[in-house]
Formats: sequence, structure tokens, C-alpha cells
Amino acid sequence: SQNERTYIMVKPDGVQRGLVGEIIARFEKRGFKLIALKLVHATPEHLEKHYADLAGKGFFAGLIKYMASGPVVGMVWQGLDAVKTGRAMLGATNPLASAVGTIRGDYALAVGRNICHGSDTVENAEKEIALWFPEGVTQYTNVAEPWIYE
Ligand code: DAT
Ligand code: MG
Repeated sequence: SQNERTYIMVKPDGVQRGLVGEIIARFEKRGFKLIALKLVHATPEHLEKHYADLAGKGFFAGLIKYMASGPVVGMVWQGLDAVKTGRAMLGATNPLASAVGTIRGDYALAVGRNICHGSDTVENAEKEIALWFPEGVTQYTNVAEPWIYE
């Protein structure tokens, strides 16, 4: 639906490398609506909740350390097929496999420094939005919508 929402996050390497604007611009230009945005230096405890499904992986400790190493930019983008299209815009998890033209395929090389996060299912998107934006999102009318959707 046009109201589908996804949680997109610029990771600490993306912030340090000055890619926040680039990533926002891609979602804006695609036609998605920005309904929440914040810069936050997350705690390891918060990040362990975000990545709870990966707790058993060998790279988990390194992942949490990296994600807690600097501020991230969390965003909620809304629009048609936002979760699946958001993942397609990010590219494959390992940047060496990400298609050129995707965010990771254009700006990253290493799986442990892949600059962005995107929810993988609608259910996980709702969980992640609740975790990062307990205060809620901001709904508003976008006057361009009749030019984006039939
Ligand atoms: P994605 O971020 O594409 O949803 P994921 O949820 O499987 O991928 O993993 C979360 C993050 O963990 C991923 O963006 C980078 C890191 N990661 C995944 N697999 C890894 C690996 N084999 N070695 C190091 N880091 C890894
Ligand atoms: Mg994931």
C-alpha cells in the first residue's frame, strides 16, 4: 500500500563519510515520504535490541561495536512497497555483491562497513520504527502525491 513504512538508517560509516544527504536524496527523489528523522548515538543495549535476530552470529560483537562507534541517522520512509523497494535501493548485504546503482553498490566495499540499514519485512519495519521512534512519526499531506501515484 501507499502507507507502507520502512526503517532506513545511515550507519556510523555513512555519517562519517558524508553520505547522509546522498541517501536521503535517493529516497526523496524516488517518491517516498519522509515521516521521521533523527541523529542519535545509540547505546550497545539499544543496538542489541535492533539486531536481536543476529545475536548468535560470530560477527555480532563486532557489529554492535561498529554501530555504537558514532552517531547514526534513523529515518522512516513511507510509500508504495517501501520495504522491498528500500532494500533494492540499498543493494545486497555484501557490497561486493551489490549492483552498481544501489547505495551499497556505489559507496561501499566491505560487509562490515556497508553504510546503511533497511528493514527486511513489513513486520520487522514496524518493530524497528517502534524501537527507534517510540515518540511516533509525523503524518502530513505531500502535495506531490497525485504526481507520484495514479
Ligand atoms: P542486512 O543489513 O542487509 O539486512 P543482515 O540483517 O543479515 O543484513 O545483517 C545485518 C548487518 O550485519 C549487515 O548489514 C552487516 C553485518 N553483517 C552481516 N553479515 C556479516 C558477515 N558475514 N560478516 C560481517 N558482518 C556481517
Ligand atoms: Mg537485516
